[in-house]
Amino acid sequence: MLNKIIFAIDEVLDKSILDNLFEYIYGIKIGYPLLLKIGVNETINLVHNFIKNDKEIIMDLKLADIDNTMKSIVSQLEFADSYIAHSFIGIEGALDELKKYIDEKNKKLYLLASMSHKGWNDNFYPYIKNVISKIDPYGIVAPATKLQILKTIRKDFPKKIIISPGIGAQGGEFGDALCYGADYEIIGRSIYTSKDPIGKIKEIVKLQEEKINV
Ligand code: 3DU
Repeated sequence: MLNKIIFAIDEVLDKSILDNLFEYIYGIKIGYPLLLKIGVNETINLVHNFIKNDKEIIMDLKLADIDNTMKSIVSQLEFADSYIAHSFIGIEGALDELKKYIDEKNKKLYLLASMSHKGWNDNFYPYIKNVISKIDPYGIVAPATKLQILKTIRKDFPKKIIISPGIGAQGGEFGDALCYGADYEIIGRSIYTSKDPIGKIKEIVKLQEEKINV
C-alpha cells in the first residue's frame, strides 16, 4: 500500500481514531493549533504510538527568528524528529546555527521554499533557492496548490525530500503533488473533519495510487 500521507493534526482528535489511521500514514505534522489547544504533554500522549513506532513527527512552527530563540524552541520539543523553518530569515545568525544544532541532535530540518496561499510572492524564490542551497536542509516544503512552482523546486533540488501541503481543503487534488515531484502529501482537514476519517484516508490513498499508477 502507498504510504505517502503526512497527517497535519491541527485539531484535537480522539486517540483511538488517530491510532486507527496509523497504517495509512507516513508521518504526522504538528503545529501551534494543537500545541496551544492541549499543550506539549497531551500532544505527546496523543501521538505516543507514532513516536514509539518511529513514524516521522514533524514540528511545524515555521521557525523564523534569531538562532538562540529557535534553538530554545527546538530544545523544548525534542519528541519531534523534524522541524520546519522559514528560509526568508537568512543564513548568518539564524539558519546556520539552527541547522548545526538540529544536526547535532540527529534531527531533520525542512525549509519552506514557497507557500500554498495566493498572497505568497514567488518573485523571492531566487533568494530562497540560494538560502536552501547553502543551508542544505534534509527536506523542503513546497505547495501542492502551485504545481509549476513545485515542479521547479523539484528540478532545482533533485535529491531533497519534498513535502507538500495544500491538498483537499485548499483545492489541490489528491495525488497531483506526487506527480509533480513531492515525496509526501501533507493533508489535514480533509481527514480530520471527515465523519469517517478511516474511510476518507483509504479513499485518498486509492486516488494517490491511481494518479501515480501503482
Ligand atoms: O489545509 P489542510 O487542513 O490540509 O492542512 C495543511 C497543513 O499544512 C496546515 O497545518 C498548514 O498550516 C500547513 N501548511 C500549509 O497549509 C501551507 C503551507 O504553505 C505550509 C504549511
